[in-house]
Amino acid sequence: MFKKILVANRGEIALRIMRACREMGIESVAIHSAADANALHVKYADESVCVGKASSAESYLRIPNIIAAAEITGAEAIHPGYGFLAENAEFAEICAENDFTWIGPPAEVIRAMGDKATARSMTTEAGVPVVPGTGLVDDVETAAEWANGCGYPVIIKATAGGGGKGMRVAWDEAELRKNYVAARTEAGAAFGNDGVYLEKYLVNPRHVEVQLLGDRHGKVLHFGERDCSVQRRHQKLIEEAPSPAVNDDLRGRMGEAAVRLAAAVGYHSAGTVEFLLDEDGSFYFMEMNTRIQVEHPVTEMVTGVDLMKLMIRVAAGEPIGFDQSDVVVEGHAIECRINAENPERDFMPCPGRILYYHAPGGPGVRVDTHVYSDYQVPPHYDSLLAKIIAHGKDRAEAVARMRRALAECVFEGLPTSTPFHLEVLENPVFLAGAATTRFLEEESSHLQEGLRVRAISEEG
Ligand code: MV4
Repeated sequence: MFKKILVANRGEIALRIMRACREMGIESVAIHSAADANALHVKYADESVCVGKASSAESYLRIPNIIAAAEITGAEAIHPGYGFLAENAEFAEICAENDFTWIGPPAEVIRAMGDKATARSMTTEAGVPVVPGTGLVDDVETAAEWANGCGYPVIIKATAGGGGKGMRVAWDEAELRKNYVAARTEAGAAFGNDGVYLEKYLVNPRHVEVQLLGDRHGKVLHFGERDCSVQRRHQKLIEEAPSPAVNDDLRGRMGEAAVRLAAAVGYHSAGTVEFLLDEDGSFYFMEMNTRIQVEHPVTEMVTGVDLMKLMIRVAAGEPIGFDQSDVVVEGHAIECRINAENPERDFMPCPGRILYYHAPGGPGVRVDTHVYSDYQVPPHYDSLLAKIIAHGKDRAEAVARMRRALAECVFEGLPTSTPFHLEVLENPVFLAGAATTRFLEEESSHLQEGLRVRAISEEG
């Protein structure tokens, strides 16, 4: 096992990784920017190195500085967390070239899955269902021909995109011709790669993703699914496990499909296969995320497995010491992402000082956060302040515990998304377990009205 790991990240995920290290008797090295000198991950770590200025580009994304920090401190392995360099295949390669173990999947798999057209064809090859669609489409006539044959609506996706970036829907041929050109231009400007492909557009799907873990000996297991349908502009706000739309049979089939894909590409480490779950119960591959994700705790709560420790163990070459039949999903867990943003002002980011912080607690409540009283939220990074995770014997208990936990939370001095979550937790569609990816736009007026009433009653 490693003696020392460098954590190439900040915020709650850096702390999460260091907590796993601490439990395993591994020393941790924090890197930080000039703006994060007083950050909790720096205080928690055994050692820390400042790697540059406040902006991400000059610190958390500066590969030479991070490698130098690992060298100076004698770390043996590098954990990238999520975001920043987590899905940067080049960084994974540079780590290995400098004799640091990359705590993540093989660089070739990161690269392959990062190119969405390649990911689609590899998934098809593995016998996993993908939405009817094309490979790269180089001209508008080919695009129109395929779309006219398949029928509308269709979606145009940038191969270098992902997570919703560079996507355009077309409802007829005229719109397709217009959006095809726009999508290519946009993708070229945004990613330096104007490759696009087409898919049949599913109008009202759920976002259901399967958690995977593979070791370096060819074993891959799945840990059930998470439902992440409550999203805004492709930012997840609430995630839960299991999905209210997935029964044991479907879980087995989706899990098996995800494992088949992972095995076909030689995957190891933690990873996630995202599926679109259609209203008729069919599921289709959407993307593979080659990292540990923000929402991994809900899976940990319902399976009782520590994914972060396992991710570190398999990176060190340890085999997974149990089988698929040992993975059992019990109860229900929900995660609410608390962001420093104003849900009444179109979720505008609002960094500033947290004058006073009080954490919720009690049965079935977990809080993953890096904030503390008098912490200044820097404006340079994402606005995630905390993840509140509620676990219960069933969905109703998890919901009740989440409401209680959210009501216990205090983030004095900043607007946060907490009141928005309380609204969702009273919404009949959400409570029925019927939220799809269109939930937020469809329920927006109800949710906004609820927020206004809530604000008024808090003033009075
Ligand atoms: C789709 C789709 C419908 N049909 N693909 C959004 C993120 C990116 N990973 C792919 N996305 C979608 N792809 C087909 N063929 C709908 C979405 C989508 C979506 C997916 C998951 C969660 C929220 C979403 C919001 C809008 C669109």
